Amino acid sequence: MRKRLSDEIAIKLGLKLITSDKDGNPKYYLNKKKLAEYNKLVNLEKLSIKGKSTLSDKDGNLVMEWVKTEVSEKDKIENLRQAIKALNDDIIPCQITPKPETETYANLINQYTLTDYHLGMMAWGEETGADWDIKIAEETLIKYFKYAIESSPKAETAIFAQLGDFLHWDGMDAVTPQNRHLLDADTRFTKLVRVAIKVIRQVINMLLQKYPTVKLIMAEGNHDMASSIWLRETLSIFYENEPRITIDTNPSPYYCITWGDCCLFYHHGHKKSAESLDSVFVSKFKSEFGKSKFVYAHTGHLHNTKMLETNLMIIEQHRTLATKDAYASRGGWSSGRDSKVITYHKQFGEVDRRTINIDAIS
Ligand SMILES: [Mn+2]
Repeated sequence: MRKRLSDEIAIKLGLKLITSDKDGNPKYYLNKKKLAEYNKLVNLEKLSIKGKSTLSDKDGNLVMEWVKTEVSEKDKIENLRQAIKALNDDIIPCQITPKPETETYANLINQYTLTDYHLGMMAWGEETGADWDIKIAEETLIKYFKYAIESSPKAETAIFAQLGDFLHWDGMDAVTPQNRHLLDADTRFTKLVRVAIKVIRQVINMLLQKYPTVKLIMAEGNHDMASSIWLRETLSIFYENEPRITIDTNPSPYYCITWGDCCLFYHHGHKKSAESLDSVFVSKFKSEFGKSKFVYAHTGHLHNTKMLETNLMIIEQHRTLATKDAYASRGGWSSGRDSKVITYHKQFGEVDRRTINIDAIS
């Protein structure tokens, strides 16, 4: 068999060196024995040697030797480092968006609340009441943000609070990650990933044109447990040179933003329900909670509205803008579709909210 070999490998195999041809390393003929030696050599070079056993004759001459190898932690870390390097190499950081020159109210922060968007879900209107696919979802999201940004106060900062299940499915199979329930999907995962990154970048750019600073929450949901990770990490690298945006890359599914005397909490709702969230947030963010006068928590997951006030905070469960899939429609869940922009004041807590119904942007 003929193989292209570097000079170094050819020397190790005891072959007579051939001058390199124009295509790079020259080809050598390897008989069965040399091929076995080559395979051993290449594999050994890829692996770490963890020990050797030898068999000697009665005069102490080496008769046989076994080399024990393994993929060491060092090799694994090196592989991982190479993978991360390759990922980062491909991302060209964004161009800096010019800071808006219009005056803003320094005490205000606008929270754009988006949950359970289920990008990539397929719903057939005749069956579910409204169509949904990647194209509709992409266009609807841009329309929503255009409308919502124009109609909300000129606050100093925006929060893009994406509360999880932004992607409908999470890998090569269109199933829920934990229970592997089959999902209605449109259609290829690569396409979904591409649109997800593109549309979020578009929304961020729209926000940066109105607000001096933008905070991004990309929460984990039960449909996108892994995808929410690469979404956060990829965006944080893409925007690393943009000083006006902060991205929460905390891997825990509980998130916190403080604004003056306000403390804002976020969690998808797949791990803890609205009723049991308050003590979890306080235990995880004791210091932020302790310094705040106004405390609000936001959650999604169940697609319907619920608001409750405990001794510790106000907890709000949000609707979604997405339509129902066949599973929800046939199961009889019929909650409405909207998304809220909530404005918080550094000293007075919530001061304004706009509810944007799907009918306003369809
Ligand atoms: Mn969910």
